[in-house]
Order: sequence, then C-alpha cells, then structure tokens
Amino acid sequence: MNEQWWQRAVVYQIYPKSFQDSTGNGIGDIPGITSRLPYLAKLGIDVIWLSPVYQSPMDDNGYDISDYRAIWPGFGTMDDFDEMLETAHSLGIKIVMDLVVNHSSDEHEWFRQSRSSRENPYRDYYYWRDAVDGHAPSNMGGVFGGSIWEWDEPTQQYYLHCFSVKQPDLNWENPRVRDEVFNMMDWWLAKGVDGFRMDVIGMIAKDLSFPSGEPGPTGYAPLYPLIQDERVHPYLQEMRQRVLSKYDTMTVGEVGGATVETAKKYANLDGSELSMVFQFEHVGLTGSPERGKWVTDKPRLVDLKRVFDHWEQGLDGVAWNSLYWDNHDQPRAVSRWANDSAQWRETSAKMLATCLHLMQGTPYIYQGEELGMTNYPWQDMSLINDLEAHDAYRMLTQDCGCSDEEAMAAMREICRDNARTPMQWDAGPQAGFSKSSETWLPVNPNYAEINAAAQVEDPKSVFAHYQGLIALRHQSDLVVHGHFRLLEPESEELFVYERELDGQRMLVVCNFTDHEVAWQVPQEYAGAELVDAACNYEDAPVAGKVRPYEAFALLA
Ligand code: ISL
Repeated sequence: MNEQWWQRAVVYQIYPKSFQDSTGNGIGDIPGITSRLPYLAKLGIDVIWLSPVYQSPMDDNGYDISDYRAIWPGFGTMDDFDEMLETAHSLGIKIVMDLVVNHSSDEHEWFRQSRSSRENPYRDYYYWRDAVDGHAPSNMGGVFGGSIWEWDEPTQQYYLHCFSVKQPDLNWENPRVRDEVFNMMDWWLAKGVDGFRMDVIGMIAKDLSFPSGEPGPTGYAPLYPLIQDERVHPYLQEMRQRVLSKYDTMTVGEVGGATVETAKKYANLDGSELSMVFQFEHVGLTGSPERGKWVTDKPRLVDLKRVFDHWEQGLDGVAWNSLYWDNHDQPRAVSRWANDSAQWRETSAKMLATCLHLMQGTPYIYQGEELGMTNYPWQDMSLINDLEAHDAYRMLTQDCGCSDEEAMAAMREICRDNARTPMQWDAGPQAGFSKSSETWLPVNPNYAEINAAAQVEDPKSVFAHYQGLIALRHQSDLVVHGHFRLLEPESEELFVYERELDGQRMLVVCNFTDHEVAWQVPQEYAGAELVDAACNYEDAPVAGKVRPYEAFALLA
C-alpha cells in the first residue's frame, strides 16, 4: 500500500477573522492563531487549512485578494506568518493555504492595469467583452446575485465577475496568467507551506461563447452552463507538472459540481492533479429553483446516505475522498445535521463526528465544530455581515415574495455567518475571543455553556470525542483504508455502515433521531469488540435498540 501522509491526516479549518484576536480590535489575527496552536496540538489534528490571510480590501473576507504575496495588515505581518508556520511545524502541524485564483480583487495591480486601457498588456488577464445591442454579453447571474457582467465606463467594455463586482475572474486561457499563478504558488511552497485548498478551482475554465439561458425569478439565468470543468484538467495537470511535483503537498480543490466521475480525474490516486476535492452533493440536498439554497428544510437521511455511499464506493481504490459536515460557507454541523437543543447537542455532535470520521477519506473539522458550536439566533439583518446573505435577503423579500420572518428563518438555518461568529474559547467576556466588546460579528450568546475551556480537560466532552476519533484514525489501517459498505439504506433513522480490510471488519451505527430505534446488530458481530472512541454513551450499547443520537462501533 503506497500511502500518502494526507490519507491518514485530519484537517482543521481556521477562519482567521473569527479565531483569536490578539490586538483587541475585535478581529482575529495571525498572532492570535499562533497563540492557540497548542490547543490544536492537543486536539491532535495534522493540518490546518487557513482561509485567506492575504492583502485584501475584504469585500468577501479575504476571498478577494489584492496582493498574493502580502498579508492583510489586519491579520499581522509576514514575520507573524513565518512565526506561525514555524511554530506549527515545531508542533507537527502542517499549514495549507487557501488559493483563490478563479478571481482576484478589483484592487489587484493586475486589474488596475487591465482596466486602465484596452491596449494595456494586462488587459487579457481578465475577461473583457463588448456590449451586445447595448446590453451585457449574456444574461447569467452571479453567485452573489446580479449580472456576471459589470460595465466599465472609461474603456467601454464589460468585465466578467462570477462573484461580487470586486472579484473579477482571471483569464486562465492566457498563459501569462498561469505563469503568474504558478510562480506565486512556488513562492509559498518554497517558504514552507504544505499545500493549498483551491477556491472554486472547478470554475477556472469558461465557455468562451458566454451563452445566455432561461431567466429565473431574479431576471438572470443560472451560472453553471458557463463552467466547462472538463477543460480544467489540463490546467491542473500543468500545475502539477510545473509546481506541485517539486514538493510533497496536500491539495484539495473546491469543485461545486463535482461528480464521482469527474472526481476520479481531479483526485486520482495517480497524483496527476490534486489530492482530493470538496464535493457539494450532500450539502446541496435541499433547496429550490426559486429560492436556491435559502430554504429551511432538513436533508433526508436516506438521501444523505445515498450520497456518501456513492462517493465512498465510487472513489475506493481510484481516487481520494474528503469528508466534511461544515465549513465557513455552511451552517454549523450540529444545527444543520443533528440537534442543537440543550438536551441533545453534545450527544448528537459526537454522533456526527463518529459517523464522518470513520468513513474512508480525509476528515475536515471546521473551527468550533469540535466543541459543538451552533448556529446563531439572527433576528434581523443588522448583525449579519456576509455579502451573500444581504443579496439573498433582497432576493427573498423582493423577488420571491417572502416575509421578513420567512427570510430570517432561512438566515438562521443556512446563512454563512452562522459559521463565522467568533470562536468560543471560555466563559469570559467575548468568549475569550477578543478584549474588545465590538467584535466584527457577534459572539453566540450560548458561549457560557459551549466553550473550549469547559471541554479540553473533560473526558466526556465533544472535544474529547474528536480527540479520540483523530487518535483512532492515526493508528488504524482499517479506518484509513477499509472498504465502505452501506447497510440499511432505506432506514430514515439509522446510518449504519461497515468498513472492511484484510478480513477485519468494523460496524458503525449512528442514530440520527431523538428517539430510540429498534435494531439488531448483525449476527457476525456477536462478541465483537466495542470501539471506545466511537461511542457517545457512557454505558455499552443495549441489545435490540439504538438510543437517541447514539453512535457506536464494533470491531470483528
Ligand atoms: O457559499 C456558497 C453557498 O451559497 C457557495 O456558493 C460559495 O460561494 C461557493 O462554494 C464558492 O465558495 C468559495 O468562493 C467564494 C467565497 O465567497 C467562499 O467563501 C469560498 O469558499 C468566492 O471566492
């Protein structure tokens, strides 16, 4: 077995604005992260995925980069970065940077040059098109609402932006753009970073005919036909040959429309492109054509199991999976997938962890998930910062006829700021996140009950449960490499699967409901060994039933 280090690793995502403020300005920063590295070492994770810390006007919290080789002063200096990297490495933790190269900021020097005149050598770094009959070249809408085209008065052309107007799309067709990106990646890798999480990398190749489509309720056509993700593969192979092959990296591509078939190319074990991709099928199980993701329905367990089964079976032995419940773009795991009530929060958060961490693939933990942090009780839009949420609120109330209350219910369920409220470190002011009471997003009012200080030394905590699962993965070939088989696919209540490797088998049983479910462990597991790290009840499982939100695993 030719194992790559990232196949046994567990990754922890840090959203820098919300992790730890060291200066008292209400915004997290790099020295704050450095000060918390011992906490992550204690948790046992191997890799940090650091959301963007580059120079940025912060239109989209750093996913709009104006200098790829500089640090946003609000986060600190390059010396602070180097110190963080060195400290992490000394603790055995690797750091993977966010690579945001589908677009730059409109304040990047490349774009300033590009927009300055049609003759400028940087013009073709971006997509510029003439008006067609006095209108935009196509009628597609962007991810954050509005047209994907922005008119630029001085040079009398439109430029393409799939996200905000301040995030113009880079033209990957231009070899000079690829040179710039690859040189920049090389620069960071030479500095010692351990890889990249690649933002919307599946979107870098466009249909250059810029087609129009059937407009939806917002007046714009859906964006996805613009994306030609089959043409992304040659770019990634070039990236592999020219840059990544020189280093021992972990790379994970964010690929919104990934299917098992396309992931076999992106994440092939032959190492020709990336280590793995983030697929979106399980996080996209709800939604509607009119309201997009802004609905309050919960995903159905049978659908969730079908998706995981498909990915686990589909990539086994061919490509590599990533495993996640949440990230900075998703609501909090326990609120979305389980039960965040005071009664069930801890039990169900542990159940989710067991369910995900014992599958085949590299698990990702989003900051605070290891504490069971929950969604925020948003009452109105005034405290919400995220630009996507503000666009969505307008769309819901103006185009879809929702009341304010309906729109706010969708915010409480789905909006990205649920994940972005400050990390809850202790029961002190601002949950120990900042000395300033003016934090950039509000601290969740439940911080006195849910915080790190209350959990790190408690062997029954959610934190300790994650610790146990991480340690288990590190020492178990079965957890890392075992084949996956779904049992009880039709159950609306239980998620049951098996892992198998060289004759050894593990049964994983998770109850996704708040009630007891009658169920018999299969005969082959009679007398099997209980896997302590997987269990979330203090006493042994009870024959013939699975208790509310119970998780356990048996080894035979
Ligand atoms: O957030 C989303 C859910 O509606 C996604 O559509 C998201 O915009 C998409 O997954 C791309 O996300 C990435 O690129 C964006 C940035 O805002 C996100 O934070 C980032 O993860 C633009 O760079």
